[in-house]
Amino acid sequence: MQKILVTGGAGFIGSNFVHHLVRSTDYTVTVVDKLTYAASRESLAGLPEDRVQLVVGDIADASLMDDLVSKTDAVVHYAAESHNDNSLNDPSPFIQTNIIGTYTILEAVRKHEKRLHHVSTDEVYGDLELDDPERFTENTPYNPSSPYSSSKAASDLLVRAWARSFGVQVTLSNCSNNYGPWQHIEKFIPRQITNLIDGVKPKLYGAGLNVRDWIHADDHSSAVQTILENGRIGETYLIGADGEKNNLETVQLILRLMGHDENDFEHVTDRAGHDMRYAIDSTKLREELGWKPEFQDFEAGMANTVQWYQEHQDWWRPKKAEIEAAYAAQGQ
Ligand code: NAD
Ligand code: TDX
Repeated sequence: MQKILVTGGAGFIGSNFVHHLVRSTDYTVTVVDKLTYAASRESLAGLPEDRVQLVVGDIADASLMDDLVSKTDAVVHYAAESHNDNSLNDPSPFIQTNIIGTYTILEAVRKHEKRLHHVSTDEVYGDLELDDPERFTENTPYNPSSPYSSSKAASDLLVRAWARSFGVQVTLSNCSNNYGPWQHIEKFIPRQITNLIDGVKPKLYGAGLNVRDWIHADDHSSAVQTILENGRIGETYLIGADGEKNNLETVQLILRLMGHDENDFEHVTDRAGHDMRYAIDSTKLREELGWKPEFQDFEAGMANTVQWYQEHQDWWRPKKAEIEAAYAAQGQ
């Protein structure tokens, strides 16, 4: 394996993976990305031109994907519409990219007999009760709640069907909530950090008791590389770093780190159908493939992330007013 095609490689997690591959392997990487509102070319700046190439295009473009897949050894598929709140306002691009786009990639890897790693989310399993002693495992039944998570669940099921029916060489991973540099400011953590930089109070949906299982994006990347190189074909691996926190605790940590009173936030309208809790049991990945996360200290990882947004205002500031106006229109 020398040539890797990374779909969605100009997004938050895909670009982290491209940097990770360049640092830790001698592979060459082609990124295919439609450069939607969520992408940023800057996230790929400074990478060696002889090892990383960006092709601007749509994963649902069958002839483009046929061509790119024919020239690669393996595909790592990150491209998606990724934000739950957007999927509640307009599900259509989620159906198109997450389902039709994945189907288009599957047909190309089937034809050219190429290895595929499909990147997905723990949200396909629905949510857990706060006091449920169980966490999600690879055997948890699918039960997605939102247009986003159901479109990702549909994409996972297509991948599994293409593996079983056509023998396509696939692995899948379902990861918990990522944080770190380059995350779009529509998402929870960067929204609150950039609000505070702007002198605006953090906005907590509902009571803020919903739990997310946080993992640093660097750890997601090392896990995907491990599965790509050593995972058993046909298998699914859950990726998580034992990072359960409720949203109230997370907002209060950000407030403290940024020198504010930890009660200086406001409650806003809750998300429709808001999943209560996600929690990942990543025993299979750890025991079978020997992976472990580097970022064990959430407070230290968050302090780095806060500093990154303070130092990269040129990157996020042009997007901020429009994002906040859209939230305000929803009472959020
Ligand atoms: P993101 O929204 O930051 O980036 C998505 C990227 O995909 C963007 O660069 C966008 O331009 C590109 N893209 C969208 N539609 C495309 C299309 N039709 N053709 C080509 N490119 C297209 O998303 P992210 O947070 O980096 O998530 C990446 C992947 O990881 C997604 O598949 C998501 O479901 C999965 N995931 C995310 C998280 C998380 O916490 N963010 C957790 C688990 C899994
Ligand atoms: O302003 C906010 N206030 C708030 O309380 C925002 C934007 C969110 N929230 C809450 C909703 C969630 O409980 O914070 C939590 C995290 O919200 P998001 O950042 O929107 O993430 P989530 O919906 O949990 O989904 C994320 O993790 C799984 C990613 O966006 C998905 O792509 C991934 O699959």
